[in-house]
Amino acid sequence: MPYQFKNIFVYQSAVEKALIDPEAFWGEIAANFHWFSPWKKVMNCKMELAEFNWFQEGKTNISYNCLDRHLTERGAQTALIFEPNDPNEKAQHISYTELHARVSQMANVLKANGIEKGDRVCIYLPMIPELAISVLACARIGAIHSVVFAGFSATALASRIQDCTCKLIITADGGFRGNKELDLKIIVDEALLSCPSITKSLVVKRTHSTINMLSGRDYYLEDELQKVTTICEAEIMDAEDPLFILYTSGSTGKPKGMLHSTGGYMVYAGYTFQNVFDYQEKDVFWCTADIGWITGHSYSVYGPLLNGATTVLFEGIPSYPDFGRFWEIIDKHQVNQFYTAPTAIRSLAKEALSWVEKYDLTSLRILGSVGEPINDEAWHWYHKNIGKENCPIVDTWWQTETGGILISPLPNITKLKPAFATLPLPGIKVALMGEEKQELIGNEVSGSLCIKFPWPSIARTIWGDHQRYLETYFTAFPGYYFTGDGALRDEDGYYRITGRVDDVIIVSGHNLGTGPIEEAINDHTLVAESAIVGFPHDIKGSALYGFVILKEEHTDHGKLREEINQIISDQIGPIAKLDKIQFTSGLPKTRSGKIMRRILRKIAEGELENFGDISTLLNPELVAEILKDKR
Ligand code: 7RM
Repeated sequence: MPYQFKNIFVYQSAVEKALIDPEAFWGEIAANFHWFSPWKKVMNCKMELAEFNWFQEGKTNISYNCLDRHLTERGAQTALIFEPNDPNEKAQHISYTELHARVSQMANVLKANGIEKGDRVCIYLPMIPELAISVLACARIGAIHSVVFAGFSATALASRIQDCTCKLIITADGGFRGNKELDLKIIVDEALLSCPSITKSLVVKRTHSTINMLSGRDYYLEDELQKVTTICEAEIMDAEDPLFILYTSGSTGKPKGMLHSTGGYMVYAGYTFQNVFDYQEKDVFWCTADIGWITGHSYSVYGPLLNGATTVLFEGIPSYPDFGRFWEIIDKHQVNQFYTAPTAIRSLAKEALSWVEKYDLTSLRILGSVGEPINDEAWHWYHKNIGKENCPIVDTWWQTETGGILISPLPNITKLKPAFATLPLPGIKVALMGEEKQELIGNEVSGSLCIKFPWPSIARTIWGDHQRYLETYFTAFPGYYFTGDGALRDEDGYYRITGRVDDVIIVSGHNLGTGPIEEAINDHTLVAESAIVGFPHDIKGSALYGFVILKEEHTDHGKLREEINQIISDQIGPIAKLDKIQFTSGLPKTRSGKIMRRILRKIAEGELENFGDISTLLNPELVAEILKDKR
């Protein structure tokens, strides 16, 4: 692949080129993909208005680039390895030729069920091949996929379907996760009660559990597949035609449907996969993220397939049937690049090393980390015990909004520093901003992390709400994209991400907005008000602490805690349950009525004093009371 930074010289000239002539730089990278017809202009962007146009008037199709383009050269090569939840169930190897046929057939099913270019299709599936196939089938015909993680509740699923008015949903009877079975179809049935836009549901048989099939709405996928051929030409798409919507939680209100477009996302996902993971022909790549998250979109499906790689899809969890599961899979499939989250690393690091030592991990060449800051201890454990001190760790910083990795070391090029995401990739311009909204110049500074120049895969908008997109990301620092994260730049110019500076809390690598959780809690008939903060947790990174005010005193606090967590679980999903709930008579508020989360955060972290200036509080006496009752 000509866009590979083979050594430090190629890398340095790329950095320079990107700086001097970004259009030429991105044009050269984009030329490595298949275009039905070329673009007229590489970029035409207005950061202040959040208007982004990349590869203007270029025509392409990402499914064509992931599949058709590889058929002559590597049709027989494995595109996808499916590793089931149960180690006793046989793994599946799906070649590029077979994947191409199955995606085309799925695309024909969508068409036969009334789906046209521009329609939204919701995908609510476990991590089985049909999930990747559905995503690619949508892309093939120009339908916009909206994948919803199969751990989300019926309410969360319904609100996502309603927000972008999906016409069809692809789901399964159920899913296997560890020793649990997810009743996906039951959840979908409940969600669809409030989703009139959905006229059809296609159901994959996975668990073969008994489910209800609503006549005229629900169809088994296997029956539908029988009715169509495996030939479906890829739709010619404009570079700026939408590719997918993926929801991410905000600090307030309903989830934001981040919209990504075809050309820019394709170029950036392909470019970053190749370089960050130093992909070499025939490598087996494994990203453990569920396709329900952006990491799964970009680095389980699109990035690897764009490069003709072999990608592993794992249905299960790291602890089932035992704590050796990840290492067993690496050994079994001779994985070369392994990409996971710090929360998984921490949870496995606390188990016996014998789980690791049982397996041959010598196939590994590169390790990756994503989703939250990786602490020193976890970094060293990963480097020593998994990488045997031989594999560079790429600590990749990015977001749902950015579409692909923006800050990361490059293997064998960047000198590593534990817990540092190190440097922006060639083509990415990072800025740290200070209190006065000025850009901080020089090293050894810390501030709000911003990006000061557009890149191809920046989200184009929030579905249906461009104003919110502008306000959330482009107004805090005019002319800059504000990430919501804080970061420092050290003496070497390396970046270390210090965490969110807004009200998003990252629990086990999942972004949770405090707003939606508080709204859920407040739905309990006895709750008057609530506030959620994060506190450090050994394994999850952060866990949730809820301060809850009751409308009237109630004696059975244990039962209330259970009920509150049940509501959260129903409305958002079990991942958002609170670790600690403290009932209190009030919340520390400013005179303008804003909850002083800073103080609650300190209390949750176990701080007993040093609350800073609390004189601006409306109710300073409350702090002592909350401290007294702390859980
Ligand atoms: C890819 C992903 C985005 C938020 C982001 C950060 C945090 C992600 C790292 C990280 C420190 C990292 N998308 N984050 N990667 N923090 N180091 N390497 O996770 O939209 O789900 O989350 O995750 O706070 O803003 S996401």
